[in-house]
Amino acid sequence: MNLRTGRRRTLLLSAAVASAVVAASIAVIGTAEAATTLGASAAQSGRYFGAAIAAGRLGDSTYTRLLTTEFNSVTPENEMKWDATEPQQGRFTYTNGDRILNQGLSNGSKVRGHALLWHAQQPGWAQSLSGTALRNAAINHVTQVATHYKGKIYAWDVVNEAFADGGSGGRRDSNLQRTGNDWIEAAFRAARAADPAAKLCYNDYNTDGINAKSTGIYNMVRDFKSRGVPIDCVGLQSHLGTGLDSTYQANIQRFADLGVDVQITELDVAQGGNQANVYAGVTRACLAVARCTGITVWGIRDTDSWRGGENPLLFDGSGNKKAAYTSVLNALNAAGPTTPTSPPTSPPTSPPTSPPTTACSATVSLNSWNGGYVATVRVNAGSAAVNGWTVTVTLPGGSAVTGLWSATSSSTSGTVAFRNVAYNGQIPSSGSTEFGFQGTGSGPTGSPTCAAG
Ligand code: G2I
Repeated sequence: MNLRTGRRRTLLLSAAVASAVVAASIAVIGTAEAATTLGASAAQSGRYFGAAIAAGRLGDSTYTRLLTTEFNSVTPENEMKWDATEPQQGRFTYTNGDRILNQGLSNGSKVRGHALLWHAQQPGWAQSLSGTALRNAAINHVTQVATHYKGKIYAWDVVNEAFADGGSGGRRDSNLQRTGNDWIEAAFRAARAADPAAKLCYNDYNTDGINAKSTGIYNMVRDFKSRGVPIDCVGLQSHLGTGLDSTYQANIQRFADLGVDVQITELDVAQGGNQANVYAGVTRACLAVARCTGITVWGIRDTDSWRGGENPLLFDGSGNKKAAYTSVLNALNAAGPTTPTSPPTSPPTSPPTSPPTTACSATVSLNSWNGGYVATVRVNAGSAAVNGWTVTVTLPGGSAVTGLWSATSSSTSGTVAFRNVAYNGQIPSSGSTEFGFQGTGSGPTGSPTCAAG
């Protein structure tokens, strides 16, 4: 080979390698983008991954870089609240709310509106009103703000945090509540009239599993659905500590079964040994429920969080990705492009080794308070897959079932047979599923029985 030929070959080879590299990097960008940011990974299954943001931080370049690359939904942390949008009665200011809106829309993101009515962060003038004057002012506020943002908001938190903590399952006392128990539905109807395209959500905290508070909300949503009050979604804030409630997913599922979407609206998790696992658990639970449509974290970097010193977010103060970030991204990508369905059951083999009557078992865990209880029932398959199940529970005298999720029931008192619903009838071998019910009086004391088939 003479020098000239050799050089030409080298040049040709380099050109070929270079074009191959270009082609490869195009291919990598094409697929890697869908797998390497939170928003794009969530979008693979039709969901969003959002962040609460503050107008005052939009001048921070690290903040806006993370915001625009990682997230495809935004929620104003404070800028659309009552004190921000109507500081004086009838005088509306949208400057900062609009900054958040435009930041989101210009980035192709969804915008969640937060929050039209809440007992906190009310302007002083509203705090001093009561009765009809407050009711009228509140409904006017909903109408005006929802009209200003009409057609631009994906979902509104119409009412925020109206239920009490603790075991009552009832409403929180507030000036709004004292205008009459129907203030929530009045707000939802006003919001629907003002912006028919926005999904209308009820949003609350300490609803991170099946408990008395989330059951109170569940009963309200069920009532709204049965009476045609316009409600489309429930926001589970999910300000979490170091662990995840074992009924977190079942709680999402029972709301979805009422025919509303569920959104994880304000997720943050105390930094501890489990932070990454808790984040992954929340992500997997949402992905496992088709109507859980997206997740929002309540801030971007630890230093942006309202939970000062707890480091509860996905990026550290310098904007570096934390282990929790990676666990969320991996969980989003593990779900793949479609919503997961029940695991396939193996075709029947002959002869079956265990008789059908022993193919399942059930255990009950009770959360009781004076005068009521929530029972969570775990249904376990044996060594064979179960295709349909009936769990029978005996209630003590005076006890009646008042609410039920993820099952149907034969009666509301005495000996009650609970039957699977469509999505949870099939349990893979050694697998399990859950349903639950709420009742008055005291809960079941004996062991439930389970029959498969
Ligand atoms: O408290 C955490 C969240 C619970 N769910 C409803 C959310 O709306 C709530 O968000 C927080 C904001 O993250 C804080 O930023 O709501 C707080 C108010 O209840 C916000 O704090 C307020 C401070 O109290 C004010 O002093 C401050 O002027 O933020 C304001 C704006 O920075």
